[in-house]
Amino acid sequence: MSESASLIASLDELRQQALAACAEAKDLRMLESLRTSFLGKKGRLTSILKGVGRLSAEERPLVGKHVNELKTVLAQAFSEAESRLQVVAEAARIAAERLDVSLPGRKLASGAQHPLQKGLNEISDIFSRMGFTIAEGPEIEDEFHNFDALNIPPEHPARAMHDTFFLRSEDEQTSLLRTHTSPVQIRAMMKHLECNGESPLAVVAPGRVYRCDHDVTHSPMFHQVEVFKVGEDVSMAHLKGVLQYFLSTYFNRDLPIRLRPSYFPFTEPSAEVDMGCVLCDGKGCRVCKGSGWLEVLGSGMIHPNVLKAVGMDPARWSGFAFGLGVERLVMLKYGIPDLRLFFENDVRFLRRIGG
Ligand code: 2U9
Repeated sequence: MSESASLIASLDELRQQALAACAEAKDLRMLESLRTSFLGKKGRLTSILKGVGRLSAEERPLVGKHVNELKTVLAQAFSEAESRLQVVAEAARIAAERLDVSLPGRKLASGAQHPLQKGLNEISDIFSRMGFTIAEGPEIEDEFHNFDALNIPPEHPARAMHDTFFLRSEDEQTSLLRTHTSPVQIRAMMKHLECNGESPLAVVAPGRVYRCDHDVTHSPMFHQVEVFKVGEDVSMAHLKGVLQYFLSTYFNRDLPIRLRPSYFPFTEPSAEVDMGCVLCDGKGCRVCKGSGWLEVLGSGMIHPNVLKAVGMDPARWSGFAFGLGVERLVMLKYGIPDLRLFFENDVRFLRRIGG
């Protein structure tokens, strides 16, 4: 067989094999590797064409014509195969990304407020609606704001009663964890005086407080709301009216209240406040120990020394104040039997009360 006939035979064989491979290619990647192996720089066509150099001048045009034809045919075959496989690839992509929009959505687990935060907010909101300003302050306090300004001087037995957590500090100043939210009230009064001069003000201070005692009915960290109003003619009648309204609103029913004489260093006179038992409606039960009354907060008229400490003239200004434990009120409202439930964070408990 002549050199040219053998080359043409090889070209025909290549053509058949390339067309068959193109027709069978399953995807674009496979087609690309076929293109490289048949038509690439180091591909089979290139190696066949190396034989052209050995041809005589007469044989070359015939072989050249064959080569050109082959290139055109294969270019078209690869182009058609590419279009076909692009359609296949697009269909595969659409199938993979298919979404069933009729499927039910995945439920997102949503959080809720902690029962104590809910209680703090509900209680603060009631006072806020009555015109009291909500104030917050630092949990790490100094002795002046936590004790001295509240008429609790050093050596006063009330300091020991408060079971204070003292903090080691770099400087001379004694730092402590506030034992009540009253220091917030002191700060609010002083700021108000600085900005507005002596004038009426009403403040509610919700927040965490800390005391060293710890047993089944006491946590070393608990929550208080303290409230005060100062004005030129504020009396115990205002105190009683505000307490009556607050407790009836929080417990969502008409509640009787009563004041019993008591003692706090920061109020004079002072009174413990009882409300009709919300569990037995005053008939007497285990919770109210048969009395029909529940002790819920402490109150009184702000001591003249406290007004003096912040720079207000007690001859002109008077005010009422009271403080309550949030845990106790929330427990009574929702019938929660054990203080520890608040701090265990069992989601079954949190879901029942929270939200
Ligand atoms: C200022 C002046 C006076 C706030 C008051 C009480 C009485 C009281 C307790 C209730 C339960 C604390 O959480 S508890 O243990 N509180 O009995 N608190 S009068 O008196 C103030 C506050 C601020 C400037």
